[in-house]
Formats: sequence, C-alpha cells, structure tokens
Amino acid sequence: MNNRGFTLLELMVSIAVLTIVSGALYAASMTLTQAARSQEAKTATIDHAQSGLLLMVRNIRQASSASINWTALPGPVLTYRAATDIDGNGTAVDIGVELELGPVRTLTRDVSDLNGDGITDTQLILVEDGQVRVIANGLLIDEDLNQNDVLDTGEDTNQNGVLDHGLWFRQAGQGIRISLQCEQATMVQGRPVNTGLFETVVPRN
Ligand SMILES: [Ca+2]
Ligand SMILES: [Ca+2]
Ligand SMILES: [Ca+2]
Ligand SMILES: [Ca+2]
Repeated sequence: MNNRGFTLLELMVSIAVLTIVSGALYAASMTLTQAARSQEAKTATIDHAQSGLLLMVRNIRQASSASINWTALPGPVLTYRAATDIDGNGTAVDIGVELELGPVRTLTRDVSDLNGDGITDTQLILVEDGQVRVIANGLLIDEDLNQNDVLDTGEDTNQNGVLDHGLWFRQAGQGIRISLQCEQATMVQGRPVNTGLFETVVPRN
C-alpha cells in the first residue's frame, strides 16, 4: 500500500507549495535588488555632490574676502578673485606686500551653456577668464521663482515642505555658507535620488 507513489492530490499540493515558496523567494530577491540599486544610486549622488562641494570649498579658501561680491548674497551666484602669484616671487603677494589677485571667478549655473555641452540649468560651473570648468551636474532646479529666499505659494515643486535652491550662497559671519543639492538621473521607485550638502568656508583675508 505504501509503495503506490504520489496521488494526484499530493502532487498538486506539492506544486502549489513550491509555487508559493518560489514566489516568495523571487519577491524577496527583487526587494534586495531594488534596495541595492537604491543604495548604489544614493552613494553615487552623494559622492558626486561631495566632490563638487570640495572643489568649491578649495576655491573659495583662495578667495580674497575683499573681492567677494557680498551684496549679491544670499543668492545663486558667487563672484570673487583668488589670490595668485602673478609676479612669480613664490607667494601671492608682490614686493609691496600687496595681495596679488587673479581674474574674476564666478560660481554659477551654466544657464547660457558657456561650455556648449547642451547642459544648462542643472550644471554648476566655475568661470575664470573665459575658461569654464564643470564643478557638478544634476543640480536641483531652484524653487525660489521670485528669488526672495522665502518659500511662497506654489514654489515647493518637490513638495517636501522646504524651499530648495539647488545652489545657494549666503554670508555666515566672515565666511560663506554653501548649499548644494544634486540629483541622480537614475530613478528609484519612480523618483530621482537626491542629496543636499552644506559647508561654511572662510575666505582668506
Ligand atoms: Ca607674488
Ligand atoms: Ca553646459
Ligand atoms: Ca520665493
Ligand atoms: Ca521643496
């Protein structure tokens, strides 16, 4: 009696159990894959924003405080001149001990595509003497339509309850508070991954 093998019912039950188990395993592996992808995209976005922020910090540390256009702050554009050794005596001062300054540098969005790569508002560039250097890509769009640094009705495009500038410079004592927000083109669960970083830099005297 015991050697009759599986009945049809037993076989069907086994198949049903197998189907449920493999379905659950598949769902679990999909969740893991999505979590890994999301983590990867987040890390890439943070890395990108961090390297952009670091470039700005290094640059602004070389800025002569007196050359900064403080009246334009708070705002999305920073202009200044960096201390540079113009007469070649090994330091950024001349024989009269005056600070030597290079051309005007501008940190801004590449609104008019100065480097001709087709990327405009979402690109952060450093312009010096006609030379354009890309600092970061994927800048969040500035929600502050009327540029009053206040969240007004209809400006919270991403509906997170705060005013997001993407790129913003404000005075903080002797220094400049930089706010940089980047987002990754990769969509995770239907939304782009974004990150926001802040840093205060004190320019040289
Ligand atoms: Ca010099
Ligand atoms: Ca461009
Ligand atoms: Ca506003
Ligand atoms: Ca917002």
